[in-house]
Amino acid sequence: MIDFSEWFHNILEEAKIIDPRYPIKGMNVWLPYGFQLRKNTLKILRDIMDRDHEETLFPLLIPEDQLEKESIHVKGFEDEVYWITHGGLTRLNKKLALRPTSETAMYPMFSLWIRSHTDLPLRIYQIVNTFRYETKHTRPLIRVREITTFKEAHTVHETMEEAEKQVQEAIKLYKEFFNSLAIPYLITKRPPWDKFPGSDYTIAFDTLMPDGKTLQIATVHNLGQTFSKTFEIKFETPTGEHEHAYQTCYGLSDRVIASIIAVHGDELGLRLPPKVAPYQIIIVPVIFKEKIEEVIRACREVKKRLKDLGLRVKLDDRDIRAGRKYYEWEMKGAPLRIEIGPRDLKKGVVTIARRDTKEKIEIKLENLEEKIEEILEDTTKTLREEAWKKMQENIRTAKNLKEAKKIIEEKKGIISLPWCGDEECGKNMEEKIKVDILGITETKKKSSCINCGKEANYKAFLAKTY
Ligand code: PR8
Repeated sequence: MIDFSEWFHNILEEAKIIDPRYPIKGMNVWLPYGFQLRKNTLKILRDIMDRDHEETLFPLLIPEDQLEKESIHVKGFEDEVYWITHGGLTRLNKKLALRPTSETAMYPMFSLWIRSHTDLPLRIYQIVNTFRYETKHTRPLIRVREITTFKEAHTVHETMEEAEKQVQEAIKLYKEFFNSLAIPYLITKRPPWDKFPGSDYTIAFDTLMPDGKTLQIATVHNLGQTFSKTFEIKFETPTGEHEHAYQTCYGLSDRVIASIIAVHGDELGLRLPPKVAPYQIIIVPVIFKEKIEEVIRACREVKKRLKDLGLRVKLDDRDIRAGRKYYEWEMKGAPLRIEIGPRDLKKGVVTIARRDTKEKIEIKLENLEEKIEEILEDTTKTLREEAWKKMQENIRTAKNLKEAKKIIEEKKGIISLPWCGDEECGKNMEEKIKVDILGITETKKKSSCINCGKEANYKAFLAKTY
């Protein structure tokens, strides 16, 4: 078995996703191939968000008093904030924070914008860099100090019911997003001690990494009225009263790219879902000494036909061995390779090599467009089914704590257990099995808590986490 951590670091460099040699810990350079992957991923996200959110852009810096106004929130972030203390040689009389997230940048503005119930609901988002001085071991894309791709959405509503509805809506949007990336997820409610600082509750999406540890890939927070009370976000109701608004926020990050890479990758390298692959199809001319021009001409023609379908196609006509090209594009995760040689031309066919299943398929040139679209569609489906299967196979139940501990030690993955929901009991259980409680889902099945024996109203999910 390959060591995942080593595989992940190697592939990021070999496939030219990022360059980790930038001389600040937790900050990396996006290379063109990685940037393109990121851009295609963000395109899907923007298309989803733009349906009923408006994109905005807030300043990076937050004045100290504003950041510190919401006490629970600032407590959660105080160890992680980068501060700007000087402008040139002059010491600033008010320190400025690099945003770790933008609640305290946005909400004072919301209080200026929102006057009446007719200003609600407000739904905005931005995709920006945020900064967190992470003290846990940093890893490219997974735990960074400059989160380069922080998508944060913030919404404001008239009632708690509407905020609840927005939480459900956000979950739906994120499901759609992860489905199109073929990334499986487990959705749970975080235990109270692990919720977003200042929120009423947090719903999280986790996925399973190849080494059996889970990665939190998105979170949705119901903020209730905590921030609206702190920042005076009030609106006039239809009957003329003034009430504090209800808020939600939800976000995801570079971790989404990390999971595309980690969840689908194999021993040959990346396997990118067609929707996000920088090149969806690589055309490789297979040339022996004969018929060079005829083959190249046919390759160009195929390229044009596929580009006309709106696909991202590259003709790799470098003067190197075809085998080297195969190896390189397999490592870089291009979903399909089309090989065209004199023999194919004679038969009026092309050979397609699928990256996901490693199959080779011969198709008639006249059916090119129809077949390629079918195969690309099937590639996403195959990646999705494979990934979901792998995750589901690694969610196990245990009859008692001893068994749970054994499973975690031997197989890692996710364990589900009946749990009472009590904080002290939960922390005690985490300590005993040496895992984190990811979260809970409600259960109607009568059973007793695996740790304390009291009535268990929840199914808890536990795992080693990133
Ligand atoms: C919020 N406020 O901030 P959240 N490196 C990479 N990804 C990270 C890191 C990191 N150091 N820290 C967090 N994430 C809310 C919601 C506005 C938007 C990712 O929530 O603190 C995680 O996937 O939970 C996390 O779920 C997401 O950012 C949102 O961060």
